[in-house]
Order: sequence, then structure tokens, then C-alpha cells
Amino acid sequence: MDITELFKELGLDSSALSSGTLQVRSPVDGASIAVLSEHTRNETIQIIGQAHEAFLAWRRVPAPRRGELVRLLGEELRTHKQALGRLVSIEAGKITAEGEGEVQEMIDICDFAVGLSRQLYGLTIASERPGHRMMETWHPLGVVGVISAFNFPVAVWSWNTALALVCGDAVVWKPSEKTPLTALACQALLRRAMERFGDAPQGLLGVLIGGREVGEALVDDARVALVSATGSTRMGREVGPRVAQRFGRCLLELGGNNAIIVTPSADLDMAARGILFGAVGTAGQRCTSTRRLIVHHSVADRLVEKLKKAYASARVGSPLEAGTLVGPLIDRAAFEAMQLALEQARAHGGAVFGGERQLQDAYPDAFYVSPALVEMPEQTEVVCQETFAPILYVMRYESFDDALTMQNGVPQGLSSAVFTTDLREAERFTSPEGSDCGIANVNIGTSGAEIGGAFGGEKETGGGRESGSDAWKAYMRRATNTINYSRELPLAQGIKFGD
Ligand code: UN1
Repeated sequence: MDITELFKELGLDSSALSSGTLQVRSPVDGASIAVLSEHTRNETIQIIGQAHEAFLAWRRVPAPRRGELVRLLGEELRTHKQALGRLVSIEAGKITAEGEGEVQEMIDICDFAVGLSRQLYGLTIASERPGHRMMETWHPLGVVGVISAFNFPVAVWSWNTALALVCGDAVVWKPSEKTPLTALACQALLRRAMERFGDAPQGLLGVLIGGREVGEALVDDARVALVSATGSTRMGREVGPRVAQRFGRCLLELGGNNAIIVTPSADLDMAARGILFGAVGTAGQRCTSTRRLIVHHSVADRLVEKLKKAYASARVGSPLEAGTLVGPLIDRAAFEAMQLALEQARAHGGAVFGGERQLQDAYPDAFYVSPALVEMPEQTEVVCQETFAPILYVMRYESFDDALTMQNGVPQGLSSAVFTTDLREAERFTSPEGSDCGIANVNIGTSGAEIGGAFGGEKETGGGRESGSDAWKAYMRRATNTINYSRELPLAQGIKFGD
């Protein structure tokens, strides 16, 4: 499908994509695919104002009816799954299966949120006073500001938006400057759902096109009750305190430095497959990508050999071509960061396999690399950093205790996994003294989580939880109600006051 047709199917007006100052380039070949005009600070403030107006109306709509809008959004996504998946591939460089997989993740969260729209339950609590009842009520929160990254340009928005909409909130979204087109396509799809829905308030979703200035206006606006931000730890360090300064709420989903432990009893073929998808998939540009392999010395040689074979045969190429497993890095800066990390690893005694630039002749303005496997003598400084590229550091261990210490010995705490068939090791890994991450898996890799669970992590990952389970509670405010249906006015704690 040619790009003009793709834009048309996704409701993007081609003429609006060729004016302005924001260059949008495809990482597939580095070519410009659009030039967008950026919002000013004033426009941003206006868009937040419209979202706030929309919130005031939307909060009065019954939650199951709000769920109907999300159901319709899910229908639009089903209809346009291929087209939106392809735009994700063009704009973010994901292979076709992963681009479409990302849209499937959106459909899944819509289904989840529709069910949730009838299950925003509060508790009933026993009162200590006779003739009294206590309960909890969950109310819509306000405008939710969503800041998202290039690597999951649409799914992370949908986790936030599907929940926010059923919770009665409006959304203002600042997508990455690297992937604004997929954001505009999502906005157009939601608009279509809103037209079919009938009476949804217009400002329910604002999309901000621009860089730091619009992001700052969103973060600092007191009408934005919750800022849900996905990206680097550096970004989170700025956003968190600014939102806290005005007593707003933050949901942070920041860097990961995810490890897989492989123990002597592991099924090595299965482990190798899990590691390959985790470390090489999405060209190592997921926050859940596997970045460290902690392997028992008795199986290390065998596993590394298997991995080297798999690495050598993983096809690097255009994500739009069938058979490609590894697409491009997002841009030159990502390539340079990767090379710098590899140099540092070498300086710390690392033996690097792979990592070279590929396809430079065919795509001089794009950045393809062979994935790198780096055997490290120990977990040095560079291993403790998140480098957003396909680098897998391999370290060996002697005792399971050491493996756990190494797994937890980095500043980030998003995802983790153990491959073992030893019940004791599996249980210890998921126990309180095991992995310190928000996600701890057994016999599956670190990436590719389902939407049904809460997603997020500890330490420098920021502590936020999005997506499934009871993550919806972050998008609502809780009121505790005590209702007296007696003719007396007893005070709590047995206090007698003036009688
Ligand atoms: C991200 O990289 O920001 O678990 C999100 C996964 C996906 C989501 C990743 N479901 O890899």
C-alpha cells in the first residue's frame, strides 16, 4: 500500500502533513515522510482547557456507556489493524509482525477496559458505629496527560487512554517527536469512534505536536490531574518533581535493564529462543528488552554457542520485508550510543560478538546493526546502564544467590526472568527475596507482557503501574463515605463531646 493511501485509510489529511517545522523521518530509510506544524505554548494551554471542559461533561456519563466508546475504538482498531501496524513499521521501524502485534495490544486493552467499565468496584467497610455504613467510591479524576516514547508509539497511549476513558477522564497526549503520525492516526480513529458514539464531548482527546516546550506546559498545568509518562529515567527525573511540586499525580514508566537468569536445569533450547526474542526483537528497543544474561558457568558455553548461531542467522533488514527479524535503530543518535556502549564494554574486558553497522550502502541514512552479544568478566558500569539498542551482556555465575544479587544489582527494576526446571529456584525467584522487579517471569523472557497484568517497575523504573489488574485506580480518585442512618450522632473512637 502506498503511503498516501495509508494516510487516507487512517484518516490523515495529506495536506496537513506537509507544512511546518517538525520533520518526520522513517528509520527504515531515513527519508522524510511528513513535515508537521508544532503547537505553541498557548495552543497547548487551550487544548488542555478543551480537555478539561470535556472531562466535566464526560464524568457525568455512566461508566458502562463510557465503555461503549472504548468498544467502538476497539472496532476501529480491528478494522484498521494492518494499516496502523504498517504505519508503526514505517514510523518506528518495527517489523510487520511487531507493528501489528502492537495494534493487537491496543485491541486487547480496549476489550479489557470495556469489561472494566462495569467493574469499577469500591469496598463496603464495617463501621465501628451503630447505624452507620462506610463505603469507598471511585470517581473520575480529571485530565490525564500522556507522554509516550517512540518505541511503543501507539500501545502505551491505548493502555492509558482506554482506562482513562472508562474511568471518566479526558486525555491530552504528547507523543514522541519521532512518531507523531501514528499519534494523529490514533486521534483520527478515536474521532471516528466518537462520531459513531454520538454525544461524546469534543475535547476528550487532545494531541500535542511538538517538543520540550509543549511537554513542559502539559506537565506544569494544574488542570492535568495525572501525568502518565513513559520514557527515559532522565525524563522521569524532570517530570516527577515538577508534577509533585504542584501536588499532581504521576505514573512513571521509565528505563529497564532486564536480566534473564539461566540455571543448570534449564531447557537451553527454550531459553535460547526466549533470549533471542527478548534481546534482538524490536532491535532491542523495548523497555522490557533483555539486556543482561546471567548464566550458570556449567551451561554457559553451550548456551552462548547456541545464541551466537541464532544471532548470526537473525535477518537484519527492512522491517517491511517478510523474513526480517531485526529492523533499524530509530536514528543516528541511537546508533552512536550503541557504539559508545560497546567501546566501553571492550575497555572493561568485554568480548564483543556482532554489533556492526549493516546495509549502509543500501540505506546510507538509516541505521541497521547486527545485534551484539558481549561476554563480560563482571557486571561493570556500562552493564548497569540502559542502552536502547540490541546489546546483550553475558555474565557467568556460580551460586544462585550470586545470580540473584547480580540480577538485582542495577538501578532499574522493570522486568526479569529465570529459566529453570528446579522448583526451589523458580519459587525463590518470585519470592520476596527474589527478583526486585515489577515483572518476574519463569521460563518465559522479559518482554512481551500481556495487557491483563499491571505493567511497570521499581527503583529507577519509576514505580508506576499501567494496563491491567487494578492499574485503573491510578486514573480515578477515591472517596471514603460514612453514612449515618440512625437517629444518634456517635463519634468515632468513643469520644464524648459536650454531652
Ligand atoms: C515498552 O517498551 O515501553 O511487555 C512497552 C512488552 C510490551 C510493552 C512494552 N507489552 O514488551
